[in-house]
Amino acid sequence: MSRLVVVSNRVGPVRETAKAGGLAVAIVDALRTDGGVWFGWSGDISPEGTHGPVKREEAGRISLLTIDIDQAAYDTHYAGFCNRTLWPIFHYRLDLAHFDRELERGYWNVNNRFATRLFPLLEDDDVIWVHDYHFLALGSKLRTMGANQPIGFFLHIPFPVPEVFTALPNHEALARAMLAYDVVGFQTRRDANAFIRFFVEEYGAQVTEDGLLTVQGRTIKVGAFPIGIDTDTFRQFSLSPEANRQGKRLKTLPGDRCYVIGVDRIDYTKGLVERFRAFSKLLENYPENRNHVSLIQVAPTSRDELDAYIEIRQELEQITGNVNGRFSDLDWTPIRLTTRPLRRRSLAGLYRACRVGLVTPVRDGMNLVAKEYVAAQSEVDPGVLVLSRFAGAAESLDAAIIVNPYDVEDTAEGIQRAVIMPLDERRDRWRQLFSKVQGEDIEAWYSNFLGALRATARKAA
Ligand code: GDG
Repeated sequence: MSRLVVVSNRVGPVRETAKAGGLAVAIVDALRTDGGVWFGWSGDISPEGTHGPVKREEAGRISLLTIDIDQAAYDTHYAGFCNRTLWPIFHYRLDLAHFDRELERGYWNVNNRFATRLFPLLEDDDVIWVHDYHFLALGSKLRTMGANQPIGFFLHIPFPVPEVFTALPNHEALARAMLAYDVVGFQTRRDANAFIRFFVEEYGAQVTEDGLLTVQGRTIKVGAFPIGIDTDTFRQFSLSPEANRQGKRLKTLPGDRCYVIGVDRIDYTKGLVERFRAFSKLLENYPENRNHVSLIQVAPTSRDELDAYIEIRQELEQITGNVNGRFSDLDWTPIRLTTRPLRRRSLAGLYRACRVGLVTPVRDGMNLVAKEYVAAQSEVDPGVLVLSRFAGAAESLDAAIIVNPYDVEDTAEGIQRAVIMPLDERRDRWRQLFSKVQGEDIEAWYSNFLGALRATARKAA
């Protein structure tokens, strides 16, 4: 079997997966089976930057190879074009996007530098899998240097419809660079279609039913490869002593309590402000929930340096203060907001102890929290998932209560339906959801993607 080389912006952690987020867990899983190389940024900023040495670390059969970047590369690539330009545009927030030629140059430069450092490390029969919006153009630089191994790309965030994508200055160059990959994978059918539609409308591309896109002398495979979780392991986490302890912390509070849980990085795509307003509306419109239903929001901060994120945090604290000031009682607090991150076992225990999982992003590639919540439920007395129609997860998890996160009344009504839902209906919906979460798990994701990528190698041979 050919060696797998994974490229992503952040590399690891491999050992402390108890703390890792979805992407790292997924990559470790894909690499652990047959071993391979994981190449990317070390997380360090140094004056030598990408010209410094390649750092090596072995973790079982996985070799972690990383390089530093310098401050200017960090500012223009990661904190610049990636998070201030591509992230908002790909999440349909043109109003927040920042356009600056210098950031764009930094982006191309970092993509070229990473490709240049990776190229000499490659072997002839490697299979290369590049991840996410940080490296849209990395494959094309590898090709110009002479790499002819199969190279696949997976986008973890949404791909916007052409009407939005074309607002990005010089979008043509980025889109054309993506044609260097043999397989381009998206989270949902909707994203894959948006990408295909761009090439059909702007370049007259031809496309077959099984997703072969022919344009500008290249034929590539475009498809949906919905990411999932390691369902069995996460379910086991939810039954662990640590999970139990976490669940009991809720149960020791007085009265007949019902908990609604949200877990998200603080980010404007996650619809947190809208969610808090919806919860306030729930207490206003359905007063029977006062002294009864509480929202627990776990919201570890991220990308603190960006103004947009600081503002959200302040706004959330303000709404929490208002709602708690208006409704709370001596022994009941409507909203609890914690920005302290939890270990995965504790998180699983919290999910299991909460009657409602509230996942209401205004736009999200997939959203693994929705799948984790389902995986952690008891089959005898399962909770209810309330899910935004704009999460990629809604494409398959249609047995959830689907809401429009922009419509505060609709979301409040969705939570109310979940709170009062009879046991039979809860079980019925949960069974449907769980079977989807199990079917589209992490292993299905990487084996389908790598299967498609390896198939292109066989065709070329
Ligand atoms: C991107 C796309 C796509 C959160 N708080 C804690 C914690 N988490 C974990 C969750 C989950 C992960 O972080 C978040 O994953 P999401 O999928 O919700 O979102 P993004 O970080 O935005 O990820 C997204 C994903 O890539 C994968 O392709 O689904 O659409 O935006 O696993 O549990 N984990 C721990 N403590 C916390 O406090 N341990």
